[in-house]
Amino acid sequence: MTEQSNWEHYLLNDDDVADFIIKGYLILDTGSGQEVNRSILERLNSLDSNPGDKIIEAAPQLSEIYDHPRVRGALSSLLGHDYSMNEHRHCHRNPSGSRSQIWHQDSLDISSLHPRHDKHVHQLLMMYYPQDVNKLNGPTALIPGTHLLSNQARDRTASQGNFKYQVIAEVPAGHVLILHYDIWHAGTANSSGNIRYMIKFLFDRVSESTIPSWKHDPSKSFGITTKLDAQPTMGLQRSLGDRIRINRREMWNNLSGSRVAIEDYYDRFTGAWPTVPT
Ligand SMILES: O=C(O)CCC(=O)C(=O)O
Repeated sequence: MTEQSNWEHYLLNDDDVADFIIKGYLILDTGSGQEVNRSILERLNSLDSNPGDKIIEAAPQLSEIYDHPRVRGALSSLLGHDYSMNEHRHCHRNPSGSRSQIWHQDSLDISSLHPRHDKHVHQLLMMYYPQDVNKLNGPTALIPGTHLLSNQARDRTASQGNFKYQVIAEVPAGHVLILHYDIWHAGTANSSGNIRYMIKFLFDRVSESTIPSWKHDPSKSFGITTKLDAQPTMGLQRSLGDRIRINRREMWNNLSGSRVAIEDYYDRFTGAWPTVPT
């Protein structure tokens, strides 16, 4: 079997999916060769203007990224094996001297057309970086977990500067970020002297799950429920912790196509006394 047709080998496992639910993002090394990244970069540098949604026609080698079996494995795990690519995509050219963006969500909050989904994964953004990204050249910043409260406190979040638990995605060339569409994020300032490119793709769920679309082990259900409940809410809106936990479980159930997250009451406070965080 060629690597290209071997995407099922790269399906996520239960812990990967639980981690995605908790954080709202996944960083993936596509394993695309450096010659592919270099050649895409050269092509982007040669473009006179922004091709908008037509970026694939302008740089056809991008198919080696979005069709890569590792990417297909991750997207199939989170959106179902019949997911499709949305016609919207964008090449973000972040020139040196740029300033940071404000925190934002890309998903439009239009309930009839495009409601937000704090209990499911309907759409995924994928950000591909054809060059190394470091602190200086404008990495993308993320606030983990914010997709689970996607309709909360919008004005307040947008007007913030740094968050204690924000993640600055410094990644080598050829990596992608796979993001829940509702996660809060921002491009940051580029002071490197070089352009930083990021190509954004959007993928859609086509059908509801009837069974888990990843490498699922049913014997792990209790452990996964405990993990979804126990992971701290990373500093954001701690008073909404119960709501976050419920949304995590609901997301797991919706992705699984059944009510597998244990929903019976169990005493999660029994055991070791709480400790003071360091
Ligand atoms: O350039 C980036 O790193 C992020 C861009 C972005 O989030 C946007 O424009 O929506």
